[in-house]
Amino acid sequence: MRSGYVAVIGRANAGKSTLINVLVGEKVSIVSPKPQTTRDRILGVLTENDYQIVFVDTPGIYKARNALTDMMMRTTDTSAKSVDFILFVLDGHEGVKEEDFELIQKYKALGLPMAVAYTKIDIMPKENIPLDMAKFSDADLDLDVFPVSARKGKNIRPLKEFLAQKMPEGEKVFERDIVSDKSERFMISEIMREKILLKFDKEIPHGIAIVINTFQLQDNGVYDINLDIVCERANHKAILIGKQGKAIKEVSSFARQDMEKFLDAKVFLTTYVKVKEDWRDKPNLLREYGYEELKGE
Ligand SMILES: Nc1nc2c(ncn2[C@@H]2O[C@H](COP(=O)(O)OP(=O)(O)OP(=O)(O)O)[C@@H](O)[C@H]2O)c(=O)[nH]1
Ligand SMILES: [Mg+2]
Repeated sequence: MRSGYVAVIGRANAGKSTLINVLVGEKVSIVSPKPQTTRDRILGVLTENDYQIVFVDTPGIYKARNALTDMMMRTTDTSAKSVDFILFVLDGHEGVKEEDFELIQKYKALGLPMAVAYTKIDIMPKENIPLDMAKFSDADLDLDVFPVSARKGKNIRPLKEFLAQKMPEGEKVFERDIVSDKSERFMISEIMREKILLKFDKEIPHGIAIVINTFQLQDNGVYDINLDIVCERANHKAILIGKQGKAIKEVSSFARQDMEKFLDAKVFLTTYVKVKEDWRDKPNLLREYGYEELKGE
């Protein structure tokens, strides 16, 4: 048996969470077209007969602007240190730039074995792939690079098998049927946040925290879920609610459908929008909303 941890690192929006979901075969981490979707370290577990890989999803590398994003960047750096392997994810469709090599060098300097997933090849001109691969050879980084498409499931199997071979000998850490280290409650709050990321623009989704007040399976088989959508400003609250509550109704209904799929049960969802000015810069509120410093090894 082989078993180990693979940290998945890269710029915000590169496609890390999408790739982990397809490698694990289940949605363990939310995805959106906006940078800084992932805020926490999330483990996604892939178990086969002869190996187990624990993928460590991390917040994408992005300029920190407040206490929350600052903490997210520390989470990424701490996560990269306590693993057996680093998978660096690059958005192929964005093209490989000099800065990417600098970033790769930074993580390579940790001294851990590493490879690159060059993703989103389904939405880029095919002729660009060999050009970027040549840049890798020229950079002389001595890294295996896997062109993949997480969305179309392209070249996922070779990447999986390669990573499995890189895991150390050892027994599995998680039971076979476990796919994530996060609770159902956490995933429910993330599903709500994902739908807000998809529906609202600019700073609004980035300034959202979700607080679950009630999460209860009732005798009739229906989950009763009551949550607060915390935003940073009164004008954000007005936009989130919309005219006659239209916006909040829509986004809640969208979230409820996904929660029902995730829980495989009916959900009765009630949502409230609250304002906490600048909560992303207030350590006590960050803690209250579940954003805590990740302890290093
Ligand atoms: N076409 C295409 N789109 C992709 C692929 N992988 C990811 N995406 C899209 O890229 C966007 C970002 O994907 P995420 O998986 O959230 O990216 P991330 O690296 O986890 O982002 P952060 O959590 O913000 O760091 C989403 O809109 C995805 O649907 C892919 O293989 N092909
Ligand atoms: Mg992510």
